[in-house]
Amino acid sequence: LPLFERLERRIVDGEKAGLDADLDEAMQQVPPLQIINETLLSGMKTVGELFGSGQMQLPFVLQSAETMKTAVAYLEPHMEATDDSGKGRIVLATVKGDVHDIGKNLVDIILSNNGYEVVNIGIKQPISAILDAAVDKKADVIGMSGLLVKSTVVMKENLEEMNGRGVAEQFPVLLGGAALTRAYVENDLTAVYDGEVHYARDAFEGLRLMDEIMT
Ligand code: B1M
Repeated sequence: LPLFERLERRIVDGEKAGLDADLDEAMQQVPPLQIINETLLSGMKTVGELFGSGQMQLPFVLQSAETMKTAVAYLEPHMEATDDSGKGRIVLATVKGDVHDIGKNLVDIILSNNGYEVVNIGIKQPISAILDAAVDKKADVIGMSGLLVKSTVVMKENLEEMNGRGVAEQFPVLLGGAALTRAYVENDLTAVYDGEVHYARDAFEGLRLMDEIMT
């Protein structure tokens, strides 16, 4: 297979052997972010489709996810970072009951490389832990990721909890993840939350929104 098809195939097959060499070769041709966006994510999309249609079993999805993570970790040091720093601080978490973190970690990378301080507290985080981190680290924004349909409900509950604790004014919220839709966030969740809620379709929209929130 040609290089980029081979790389995409490696994600689908969860094949790590030879990955670094292919990534090195790919970086001779295009920037690391482009490899992630156009090649690796396309592989993950196929994985999702195969899993969703019952053609791929969970352990293989996990292998693909691990290969994706290995690839992103390999590319990350080669990414361009801006000189500006201290643009703001965000606490980032995958919500309670949800283990998916590839998207969240991409958001972390993109924001970190573009002047934001990211406090990434990991997966399956209850709102209490998210708020503790946000208060403790004096976050400007709270970012929540979730890929399960169930997580969209958790996000709503989290916003209600934040209202109840009276911290909505203090923390604008950035939400993302495959199960969310712009309509759900901008209609339903905006109506629920006493503070600002923003929906990011991808990590770059996340960055744009952070820039908007922080100005
Ligand atoms: Co699971 N999974 N999974 N999974 N998985 C999905 C989400 C699913 C859609 C697959 C499917 O059925 N087609 C489905 C959810 C269905 C639903 O809820 N209706 C599903 C399921 C069912 C499950 C389990 C329940 C399976 C089981 O156990 N029977 C289980 C859940 C466990 C749990 O969470 N409690 C499970 C487990 C797993 C693995 C562990 C095997 C693995 C995750 C490994 C990991 O993350 N470390 C996994 C994977 C890999 C997937 C798919 C195939 C790929 C997800 C991914 O990484 N995509 C996924 C299929 C799909 O998404 N269509 C699927 C790439 C990633 C970059 O995209 O995270 O969407 P994404 O991030 C994007 C944007 O959404 C956005 O930016 C990113 C791109 O720039 N974004 C943000 C995300 N977060 C953001 C936050 C922001 C801003 C933007 O600001 C804060």
